[in-house]
Amino acid sequence: MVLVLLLLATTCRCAKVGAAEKPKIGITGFRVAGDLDPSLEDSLYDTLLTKVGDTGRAIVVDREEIGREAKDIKESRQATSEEEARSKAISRLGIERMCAGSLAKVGNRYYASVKVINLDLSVERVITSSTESEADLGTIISDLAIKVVLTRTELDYFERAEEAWAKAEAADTAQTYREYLEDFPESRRAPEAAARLERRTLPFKLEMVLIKGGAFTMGSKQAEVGREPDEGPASEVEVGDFYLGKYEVTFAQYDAFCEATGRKKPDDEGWGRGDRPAIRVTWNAAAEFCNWLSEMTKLDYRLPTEAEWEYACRAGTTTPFYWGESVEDAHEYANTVDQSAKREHPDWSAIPGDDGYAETAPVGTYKPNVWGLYDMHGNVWEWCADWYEAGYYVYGPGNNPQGPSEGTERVLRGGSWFNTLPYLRSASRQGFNPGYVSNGVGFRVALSP
Ligand SMILES: [Ca+2]
Ligand SMILES: [Ca+2]
Repeated sequence: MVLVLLLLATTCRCAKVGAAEKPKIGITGFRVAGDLDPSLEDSLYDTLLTKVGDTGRAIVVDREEIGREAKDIKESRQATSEEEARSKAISRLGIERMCAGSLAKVGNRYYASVKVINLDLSVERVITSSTESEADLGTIISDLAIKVVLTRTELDYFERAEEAWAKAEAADTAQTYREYLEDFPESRRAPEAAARLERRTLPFKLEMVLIKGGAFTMGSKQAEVGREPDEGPASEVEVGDFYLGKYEVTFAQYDAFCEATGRKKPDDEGWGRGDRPAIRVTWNAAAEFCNWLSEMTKLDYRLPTEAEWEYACRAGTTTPFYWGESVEDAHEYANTVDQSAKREHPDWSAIPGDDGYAETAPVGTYKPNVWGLYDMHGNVWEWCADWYEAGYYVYGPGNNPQGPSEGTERVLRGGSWFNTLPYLRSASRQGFNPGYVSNGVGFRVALSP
């Protein structure tokens, strides 16, 4: 019998070592002030007990246990006053901190607070939260319970994390959730941040180049070879900062959009999908692709304006092409009608060089402009946001022009694999019906900063 008791005692001591790592917190009550329903005292007290216990970070000692211990002490005459008995009980029970809640109503708002008291009766912290809805009191007390059990350092981390979470949630973008996870990987919101980051992340890589705004001359000089009347008068135009796709939108990207939205995928003419530019995309579909990106990411994706497109294509140049005006060099910079195309279409007028592709080429095959943009000349025509108007430059487009306010055709820029060089020039413009479908027409996206 003695042996059994001894064994039990040993077992208990072992169990206590593990448990001792968690602080013991005594919870003494929950007071409600003023004319609030007094029965709230017991229910809020029970809630606080449960919520502190639920954190799994403390051992909760309730007021009954403290009362029983104090009564024992008093009855065995180890204390002369209630106060002394209680103080000894707290010490004997191994309690490290005491806490008590209170609730008041001011106007329409409930103010709940929990005071945490050290054994020397100094106030360790007072945590307060408020709500207008009585139904939210449970949630509020749950939050207060967490703050009761945290150490000072943990509480500081918790509060900074909560503040950062409020900001991340308000912005609701992949970027803000990514930053939140970097700063607060251990926080209670981290799993939710990770889930939201995934939801806001596109199912493909979309490389965007920051284009710093500035002024440029939009349109072409009178003497430029291949110039059309709609390219003049050349006008001083300013654009702000924006991002532009490094490449034309590829089939891989466009197909993902089609799959996500239940849209029919455009025909690739048997040339291949993947990193080839999406073709046979109408202006309307291109605009819907941008809206889909915006919904997914909560960022402002859109088609570039005609002015932004030409500014980005020129990249500071005033020559017909961003590589200058050499016809001999064209095949290194652009997919146009070259000797490859001529072999398939012997009657086409082609440049002397061979760019390697009779039809579309994978995006990024040719040399970029100095701002790092690929295929602005050739490969596929690119839809711009604006309505097309041949005489638009006569008005003097000015600052960040958005194009005519109405029209029947949308702007296409940059020429394609089936066009001769003059159509590929930085200033060359075309207008087509927004429902136009062609195996030489695609697009790239812009993003407002
Ligand atoms: Ca070609
Ligand atoms: Ca292009």
